[in-house]
Amino acid sequence: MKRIVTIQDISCFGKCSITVALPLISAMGIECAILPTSILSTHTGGFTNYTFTDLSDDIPKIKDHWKSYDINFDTIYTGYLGNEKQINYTIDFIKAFKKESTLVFVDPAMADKGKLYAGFDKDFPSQMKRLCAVADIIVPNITEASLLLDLPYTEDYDEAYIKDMLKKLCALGPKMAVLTGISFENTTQGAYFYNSEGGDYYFYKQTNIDASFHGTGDTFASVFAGSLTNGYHIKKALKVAVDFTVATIKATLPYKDSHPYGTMFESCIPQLIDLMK
Ligand code: PXL
Repeated sequence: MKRIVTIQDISCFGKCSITVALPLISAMGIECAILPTSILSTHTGGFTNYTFTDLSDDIPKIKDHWKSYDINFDTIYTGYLGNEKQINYTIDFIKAFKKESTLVFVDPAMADKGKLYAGFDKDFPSQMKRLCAVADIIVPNITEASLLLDLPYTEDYDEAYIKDMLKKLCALGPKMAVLTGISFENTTQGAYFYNSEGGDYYFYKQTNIDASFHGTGDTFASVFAGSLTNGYHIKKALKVAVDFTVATIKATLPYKDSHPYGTMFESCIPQLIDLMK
């Protein structure tokens, strides 16, 4: 059985980070170890006065304990990290566990729609850049990519701009990069992949749905990381991750007002199993 460790926060209510990654990766038939970096009562989007308990100092202790048992991971998948200390300890964790065959998958979850998430200061993207440098693949949205590359945020881009951005992202260190939420026309949206070894690009798009929900980046990242860990070709991995994410948005749309904090991804898990076939 393949094994992923995911390193990110637990947002106890609100459906993102570990509460999305663990059920989805498990549903994909992959063992999922978790390394929670902080505990928040909710995610930071749309809620105020949430709690934040920093578990940074547990990260090296958990790392050392796992090392003493010689535990191995096929994939190290990182998501939201709350501060510079968590980034430093995550880099140490990667150095301790990365082998030749390990996939280091970094979702630099820190911003959306042109803005950093609440609680991050302006210097945080430069810290995240150091984590991206030790990744094999990174999966930013366009806001995160702009912050990582010190470029102004724009929604007015063309295909040449996106291709150039992907090249610049790989120049930070990772072999591969995916830009999520890419839309060249109102009716479609998708994920744009680039592999700097060989220079291949691939864009997979779906019908655009005019709604946004928290946690969809984590849904995409979890299923994409699971698909790569399962050994799917990049085209299938992108299709499974994008199609499943779209399915979760479609399923939640009729309940948008009573369920504004995340998607009803749970009801779509049978579709995930079908997409994997
Ligand atoms: O979905 C990314 C995410 C993860 N964790 C926390 C968040 C967010 C996005 O807002 O606030 C705590």
